[in-house]
Amino acid sequence: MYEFLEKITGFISSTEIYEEADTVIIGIPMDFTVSYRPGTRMGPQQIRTVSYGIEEYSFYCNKDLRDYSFFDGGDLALPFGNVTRSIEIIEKTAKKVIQDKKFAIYLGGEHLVSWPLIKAYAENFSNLAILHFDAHADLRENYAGESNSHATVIRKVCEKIGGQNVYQFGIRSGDKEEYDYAIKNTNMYVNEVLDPLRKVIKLLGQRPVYITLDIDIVDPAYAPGTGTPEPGGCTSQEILRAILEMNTLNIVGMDIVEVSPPNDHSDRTALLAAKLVREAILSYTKPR
Ligand SMILES: [Mn+2]
Repeated sequence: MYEFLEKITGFISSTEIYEEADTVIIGIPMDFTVSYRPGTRMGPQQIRTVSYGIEEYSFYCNKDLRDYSFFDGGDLALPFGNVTRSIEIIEKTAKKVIQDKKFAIYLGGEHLVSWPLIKAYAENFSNLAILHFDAHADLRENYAGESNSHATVIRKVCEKIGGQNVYQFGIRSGDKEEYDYAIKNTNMYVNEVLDPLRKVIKLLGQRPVYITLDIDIVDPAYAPGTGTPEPGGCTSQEILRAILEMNTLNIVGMDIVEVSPPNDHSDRTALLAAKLVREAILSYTKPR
């Protein structure tokens, strides 16, 4: 069924039984194409580990994880260094999740993991919209000659589903070609998150939505543990609010990527990601 590595520990309050869960957490420990600092392969496990430092109960939405049934499968067993094969395994996994009608939160890993995920969702949900939260546009055609890179992921998505279906928030870095491409093809909101998001939420109605959230959208003061930090980002409070306010959307899947424990301080980036996971489960799924 799934090819998982053994997990050291599951996310706080997760169940061991796949069949009884409507929601799954899947770690994707891939960091083979990063351009600056590696380490995101350790992200998913660290997010699980620090999740025991936050409460199951949420003050934001007055809900408790213990009333929800979600399965944490651990990390996918990927052939380290083999990008093509890893992409195939990730896509196959997403297809299985969709076929089993489960809501998934995928934990990266580098941002390239979102490409096979979004490909699978786009092929199964018509009229899919992508909400992309990131410091970087990720719209390069290639990076160092490679089209499979964490800097090309959203370009590949645009070519697959059309840039008009892609909404980019918090973007503040990239090259001029990416900027020009975004102006022409996508819906890009430079360095802004909540204000444009509120408008887009109204616009989307009940269209199926996939969220891809690169933790580096948040300022390095709050989230230093990432491979390509970019000063001038939003606060942790703002990104939490964004997750909460998307609860009216028809979200079919999501990922949180680019958490890099070797670059983190006091686990604050992993802790923020753990809180985002908790709020996403409480906001987008139903209690048992
Ligand atoms: Mn980024």
